[in-house]
Amino acid sequence: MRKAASMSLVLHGYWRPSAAYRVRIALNLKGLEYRQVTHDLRTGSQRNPEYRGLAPIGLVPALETDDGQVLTQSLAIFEWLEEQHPYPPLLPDNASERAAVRAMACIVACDIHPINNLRVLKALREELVAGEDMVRDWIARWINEGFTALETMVSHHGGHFCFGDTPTLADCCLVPQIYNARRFEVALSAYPRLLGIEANCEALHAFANAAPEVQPDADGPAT
Ligand SMILES: N[C@@H](CCC(=O)N[C@@H](CS)C(=O)NCC(=O)O)C(=O)O
Repeated sequence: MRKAASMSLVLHGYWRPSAAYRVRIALNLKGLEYRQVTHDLRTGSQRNPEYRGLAPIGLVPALETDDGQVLTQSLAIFEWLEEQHPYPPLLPDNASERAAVRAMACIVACDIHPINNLRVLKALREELVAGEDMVRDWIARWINEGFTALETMVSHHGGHFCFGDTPTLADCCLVPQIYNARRFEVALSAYPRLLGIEANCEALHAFANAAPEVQPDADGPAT
């Protein structure tokens, strides 16, 4: 595994959010060193003008690159990493297989996560006056829809990991989403294949070292 020479990559994130957790896993799998800058989502610091100067959407993560660019959107960051740091690859070498991995990653990053994001839950609570039981049901509903599909997809494509026997971008998305599901107390027993893949991932340092609780800014219960 190639090791980066410097700490010139800067990851803007926060210990718990799953989109930042995804990118930490990918950076670790690539063997790249990076410095983390924390933005406390509990205080809304991701929406302050200074951070929006880097990431106009006001969401974490953002990645400052060694050539002075600022990248946003975890899936776009994955693609940049894959192009700039191809080894080890986190996508298979055949186009149809790459499409399968991207589809699994998108189930998490496009179909589950955005509708369960902090700002959406805040709108449900504050604008639609949803109670906590309704919010929990909402979260579980979209996780269950996505995980049901993923459980089938990994039965077609998976092995030790979501696709075959080496980690891919799909695993970088899956593990943080399972973390979110546990955090919101969503029952996971219907997804034995996903749980097996999670266990295989967590046996790797790249995943273990990206876990929220071992980040330097981890400080207990959060949003
Ligand atoms: N599509 C974005 C999602 C980014 C995102 O939603 N980040 C969350 C944390 S996981 C966030 O910053 N939430 C703050 C908020 O909702 O105000 C990506 O994949 O990077």
